[in-house]
Amino acid sequence: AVHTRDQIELPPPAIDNRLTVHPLWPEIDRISTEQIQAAFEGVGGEIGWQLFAEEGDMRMYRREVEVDGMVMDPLKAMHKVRGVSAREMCHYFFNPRYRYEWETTLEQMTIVEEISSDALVFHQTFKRIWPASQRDALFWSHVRASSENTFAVTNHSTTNTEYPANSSACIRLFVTVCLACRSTYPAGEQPTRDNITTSIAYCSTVNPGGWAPAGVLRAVYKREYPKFLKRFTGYVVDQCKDKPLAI
Ligand code: 16C
Repeated sequence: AVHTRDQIELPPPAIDNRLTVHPLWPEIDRISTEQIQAAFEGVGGEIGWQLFAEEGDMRMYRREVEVDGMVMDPLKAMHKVRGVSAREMCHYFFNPRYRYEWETTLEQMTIVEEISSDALVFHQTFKRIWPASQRDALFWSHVRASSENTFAVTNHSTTNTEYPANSSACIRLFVTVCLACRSTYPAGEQPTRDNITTSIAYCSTVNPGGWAPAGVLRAVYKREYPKFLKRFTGYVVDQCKDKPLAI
């Protein structure tokens, strides 16, 4: 069932019952829990994390990891954004309605399965990086409220017999991404657009799935990850500015 949907609203405060009866639920729950926990662990002083981009409150770190000559560098980014909530940030990241407006690496997105209000399966093709072959990905995406004022979206590769890997011109890549967001506002005050700040931790590991030149790949992600995080957060601030704050 492939269809667009525009009825998905803000991330629900609790897990949707339809998700907990789905065959993917044990995996979605386990990986989301692990990713959210890891996202909030700092990088300060930890061995191996190298800062590669810094701008305002945004900091991006990577660890150089190669497996059989293929670059699989894990990335971790921290940012602080004023005037929007964690729930709003995750809403715009999860909801496919907005994706083409902020996702610049995307060529085409298809909704493969609508599991529940808080879980979807996507097929995406990406822009080609010369001289490598074009890539696609098939992944589930799950948004959840975790602790107080904290929401997160986890994306993780999966399989589907209707979308077999490497059957077209595309090479299938594998991705694990987590966008974890926590809002704060002064104690004793009501949260408003003027006093709310959201801390973001974005973690990503992409396995290119097949040969791609290491130098080109590192050059591309050093440019594309900062571009993504600035553009995405700017987009959310812009979308929210004339709307009531959603906590
Ligand atoms: O997390 C992000 N987006 C989500 C919604 O789309 C979702 C997507 C994850 C896919 C991440 C892999 C992207 C690979 C793109 C390859 C083509 C880039 C072409 C750009 C040139 C104009 O979770 C935001 C994702 C931000 C991605 C930044 C770019 C990362 C590049 C990593 C290296 C990919 C290896 C490709 C081998 C040829």
